[in-house]
Amino acid sequence: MSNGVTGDFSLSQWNTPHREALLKRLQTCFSAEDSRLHDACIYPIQTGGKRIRPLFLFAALEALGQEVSDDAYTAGAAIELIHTYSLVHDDLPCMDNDDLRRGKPTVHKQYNEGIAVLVGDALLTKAFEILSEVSDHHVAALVRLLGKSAGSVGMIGGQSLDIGFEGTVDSLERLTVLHKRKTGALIAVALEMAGVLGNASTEQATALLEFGKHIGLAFQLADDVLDAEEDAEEDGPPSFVKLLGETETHLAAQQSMSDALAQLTHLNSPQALQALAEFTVFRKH
Ligand code: GRG
Repeated sequence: MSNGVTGDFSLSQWNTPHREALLKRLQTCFSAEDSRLHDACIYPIQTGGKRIRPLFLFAALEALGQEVSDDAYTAGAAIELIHTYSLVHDDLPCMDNDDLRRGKPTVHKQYNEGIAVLVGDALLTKAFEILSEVSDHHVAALVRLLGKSAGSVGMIGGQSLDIGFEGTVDSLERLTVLHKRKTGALIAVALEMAGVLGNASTEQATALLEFGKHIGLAFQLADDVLDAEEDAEEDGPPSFVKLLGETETHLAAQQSMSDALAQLTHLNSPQALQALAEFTVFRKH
């Protein structure tokens, strides 16, 4: 994440210490016992990624005037574990059947299919184990929010739509519902969890959630533009670019970003949130 300078604010300078602290927290998840399974669990965590969901949580806490505490790193790590498990399972032959992720062999290619299923399961269950260790008195609310966003009315519900289990997705309306669940829910919950951890007022919590919903959609619209060539194949997934064309899809992403940014007036220090929102739409990967 090298670009993203908004005024005097440098996103790359801001996010480096947060990414390091997050990685440390993630590594401790599978360090208690040496085993081949734990090595396999660490593998998709170490291969990097943008970490955009936890970064949204940290930026939202700062927007509320709060420090990013150990509890916040744990909550961010829980979200990243869910995200990582979804990628491991999505890459499996029974889903997208991908050999490479972030330029490296996918988990089932590096190990085998059975281990990739177990790694995903272990990451998913670890997410809730560590989240339950948060010392904040709102821990039950955090667990409930994350469970709901990752489950059948959130990310998994979106994936079920994506693989055609609820019928063909051939309209803008249905594609938007699909992506609000599949991609949007886990991004929006990062903002919502920040509101809980940061003791946001009702007005601030609503602004964060609305920001999260708009930027979640913007993320997917931008992603569809980045993946336009790959998705164009006959057996490729439904995409906004197929329905709207590339230019309109990018304009829609910018509109969703503007809708998100409009929520920031309710927050005291929104620089990092603003820079992350702009990165989301104008990123190159
Ligand atoms: C549990 C099988 C299963 C699926 C759940 C989220 C999901 C549904 C599948 C992941 C695959 C996918 C391409 C989802 C669309 C959202 C998306 C663009 C994910 C990639 O997220 P980034 O760009 O990834 O944040 P990095 O590599 O930066 O971590």
